[in-house]
Amino acid sequence: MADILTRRRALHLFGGAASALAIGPLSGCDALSDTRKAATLALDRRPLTIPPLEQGKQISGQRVFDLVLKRGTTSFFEGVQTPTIGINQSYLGPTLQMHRGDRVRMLVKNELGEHATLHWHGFELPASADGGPHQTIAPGASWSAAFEVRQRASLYWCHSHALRRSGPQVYAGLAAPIYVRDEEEDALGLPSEYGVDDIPLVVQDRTFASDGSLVYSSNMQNGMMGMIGDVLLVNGTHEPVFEARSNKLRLRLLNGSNARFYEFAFRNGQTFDLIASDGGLLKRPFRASRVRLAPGERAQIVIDLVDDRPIDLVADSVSNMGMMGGGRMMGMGGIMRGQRGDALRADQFAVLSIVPAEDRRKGEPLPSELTSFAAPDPALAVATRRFVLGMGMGMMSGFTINGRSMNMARIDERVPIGQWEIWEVENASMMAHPFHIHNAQFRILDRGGRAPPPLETGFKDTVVVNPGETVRLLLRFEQNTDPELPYMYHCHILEHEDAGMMGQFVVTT
Ligand SMILES: [Cu+2]
Repeated sequence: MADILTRRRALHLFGGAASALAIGPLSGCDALSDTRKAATLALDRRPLTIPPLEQGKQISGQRVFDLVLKRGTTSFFEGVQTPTIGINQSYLGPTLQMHRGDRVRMLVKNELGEHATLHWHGFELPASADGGPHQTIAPGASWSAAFEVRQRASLYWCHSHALRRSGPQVYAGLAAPIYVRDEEEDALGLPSEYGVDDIPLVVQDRTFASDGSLVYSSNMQNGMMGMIGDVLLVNGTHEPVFEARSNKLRLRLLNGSNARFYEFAFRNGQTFDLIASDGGLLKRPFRASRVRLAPGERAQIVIDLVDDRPIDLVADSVSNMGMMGGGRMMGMGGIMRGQRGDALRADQFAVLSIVPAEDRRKGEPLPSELTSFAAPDPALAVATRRFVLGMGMGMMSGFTINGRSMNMARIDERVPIGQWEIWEVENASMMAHPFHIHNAQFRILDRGGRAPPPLETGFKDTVVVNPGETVRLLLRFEQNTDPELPYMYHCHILEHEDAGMMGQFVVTT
């Protein structure tokens, strides 16, 4: 196998940007100049890539997106070219923006030279438009998917969902953020200027070989734990810096990693407001200092810049061998030295340095209420289904839901349209799994019998189920019946999904 670079060696060899910015204690009249010095140092680093905003073209009452899945090379480090894949560009894709109520049409051309799909994660749509394993696009072929945007304003995303190939394809870059906006949210005056005070952050860990290529290895460890990298990329930029022209920033975090779980926080301990989960706004802002996301999950936070000092968003790697204990995966990355000698911990990544511009707009205070929705009522449910996540010892046969591995020819569940149901997801394995359901935004009734934390009080499409735990979800499918063509439910650790921890359901009349 290729020589694998550690994060520290990658920095050294590729002459990449300096490591996390160190801000020492400020004192007396040196304070301002030190602050400015620190800001100047930070600005030497690579600027955050903001994915281009793509709003499609209006054609015959539809918002039409032209998307090409293609190969290319990307320079993640100075002077090094890495073979990658992307959507309309070499790595990842543009941010696709649409509005609730839009009729959209996705025209997807596959120029990858291998079979691929493009799944619209978080969307309620016809099964034929879902972009799952049944909507394979052959090499050189095109696929068209039309649907109405039904769910709330939020950050969604699209990514490969090819059977047994979603892991390597997403790892190479086949994913992109999607913004859905709506009038309710527009009226709130939240930071909404794309790339200025409303920023998507697609967080992904990767491993690079010494020739600069991405290493995707299906060895035993990666098969079990999922593909874990030791270099963190944000929108495809390593340890980026962002110059803030507003005192109030809305960061839309997407854990787009194959397998790694993160806990995000600001290095100075600063608190922020949690305003949205996977499927849209929470009822009100929740003050928090940390936010955890498993692969597939999203969160939106609003942070205030209180002075001229740069602030650093960092991510602790969280062990998925039981998130409840809060145990951290140690030794998964190198130690990076800051410029004044202080270090991020071995299990901590620099995500983003935010450097306040000298001239900044003030930003409006957040409303005390963001939206309203009823509490999830388990009494609505007329049926309960149970899903048990299992990991046996045989790697390729051991990843199961209800004891069965994914089979394209088998429909596992038939769900009547419009019927409220409780889905009980139990984790009978030793690892936490993010459980994702297609064609739904569900509510979490309880987690291990306890009320869910703030980030889980709103609409979700992906939920972590810890070892030994049962999470109860309330959901119904409101439209889009198809007696034959199924949707998926699966673990969003992509290597687990590819190895069979996935099932199929149809929505019936
Ligand atoms: Cu899993």
